Amino acid sequence: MQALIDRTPGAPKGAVVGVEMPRGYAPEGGFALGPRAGRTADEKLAEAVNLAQALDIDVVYSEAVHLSKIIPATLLGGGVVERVAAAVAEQGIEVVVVDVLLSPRQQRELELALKAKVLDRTGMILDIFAKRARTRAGKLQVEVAQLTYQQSRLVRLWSHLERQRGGTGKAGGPGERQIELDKRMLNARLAKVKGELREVEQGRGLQRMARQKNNVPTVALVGYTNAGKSTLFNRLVSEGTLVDDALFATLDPLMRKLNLPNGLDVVLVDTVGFIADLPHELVEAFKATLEEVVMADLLLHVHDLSNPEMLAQAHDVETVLAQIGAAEKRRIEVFNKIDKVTMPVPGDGYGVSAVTGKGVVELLDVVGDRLQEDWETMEVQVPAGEGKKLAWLYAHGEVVTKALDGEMWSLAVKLRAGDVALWKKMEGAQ
Ligand SMILES: Nc1nc2c(ncn2[C@@H]2O[C@H](COP(=O)(O)OP(=O)(O)OP(=O)(O)O)[C@@H](O)[C@H]2O)c(=O)[nH]1
Ligand SMILES: [Mg+2]
Repeated sequence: MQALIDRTPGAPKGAVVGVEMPRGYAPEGGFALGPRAGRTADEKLAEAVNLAQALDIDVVYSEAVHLSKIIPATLLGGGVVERVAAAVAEQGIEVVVVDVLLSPRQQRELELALKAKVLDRTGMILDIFAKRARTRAGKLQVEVAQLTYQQSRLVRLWSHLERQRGGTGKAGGPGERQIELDKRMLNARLAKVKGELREVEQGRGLQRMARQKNNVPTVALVGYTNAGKSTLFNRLVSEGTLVDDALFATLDPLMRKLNLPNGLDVVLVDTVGFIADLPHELVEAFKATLEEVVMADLLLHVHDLSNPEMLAQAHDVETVLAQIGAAEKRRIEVFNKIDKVTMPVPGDGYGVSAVTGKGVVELLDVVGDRLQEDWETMEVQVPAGEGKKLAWLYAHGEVVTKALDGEMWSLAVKLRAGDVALWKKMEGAQ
């Protein structure tokens, strides 16, 4: 099967090989978020092609293969290797993505047989994360993940060579000495990057504490990759952030302060897209971005209504939310891309189009309502001269009614329970 998909002129040509493992096969190493459940081979292939295109690879050949057994040296059988090698030679393909976890040896053997650079699924996702990382913390997290990945590959190559040598324990040849050197350099770099990351993360923690102290509620957009979170984020904030027709347009949590129609200030957070089969190396980086999710007051779970895999994706997202202890959080289900399809919006969800803006204003209203669900209405009197107090009430709550009686304001203000207590304490302290 051969497909011509969205050619980008000037980009390196690539092939994508989707791999269905033999039944009952448990992959070595494995992936953190479980198998891409509920997807057909073709759907998985389409996703892998999308990922490759996110790396600016001009995908000119794609094929999903079903393995009946595993060939240890190359994973793929001889027939498949021949076919892909022929495509590589005919079409000048430079990169072959094999959408599965390959051992270092398999990767090397395939590169020799195909005469092209071979990228496995982990390598591909790491490269995408590296390309998209924007903040310093995000870049450092990805570098840690990449170094960890390379380190594990070197260790495995090393033990493979030792096995070949028969384990005599003698000092090896120049190749082995090179590996030993590489290993040391990797370790040193890894230690350095981890140190820098710790510093940056401390700064981030402080920022988060400051936000909590100021009592600004946080609303986080979560959802599967490509659901349209960043596009919706931009719509909601109407302030430019990088938007790309690509997966993983975001690695770092992006935040903006936003004023809702009901006057409430919130911090809106865009997060990295969830993805099935997330490489182990990236789990820590991924979890760090999800700290914002764990701390959020409200989650907007963004679904791509136009994607046939929507339910399977939602399932993956739910799994991760449960893993990080955010399953019970207040939530609004947002169904995006209603401009693309005529399907009804499920249940009590909200249909929006981040592209046309349809439904977005209504969504902001709903966000405001949900955040105020458990607020209390407080009746207060404030002398007209006390501008600071009035400002505090406006900043922390929604002023529902207000009337001036001589020199005294009578107000009804909706406030968080904590803010009501704080107000009473401030008043009592005078
Ligand atoms: N037709 C249509 N396309 C949309 C809409 N919202 C987003 N898109 C497109 O969907 C693609 C992905 O959008 P993003 O906003 O980058 O998706 P994301 O959820 O942030 O993706 P990650 O950051 O990878 O998790 C882009 O090509 C958008 O233009 C929409 O409402 N309608
Ligand atoms: Mg995004």
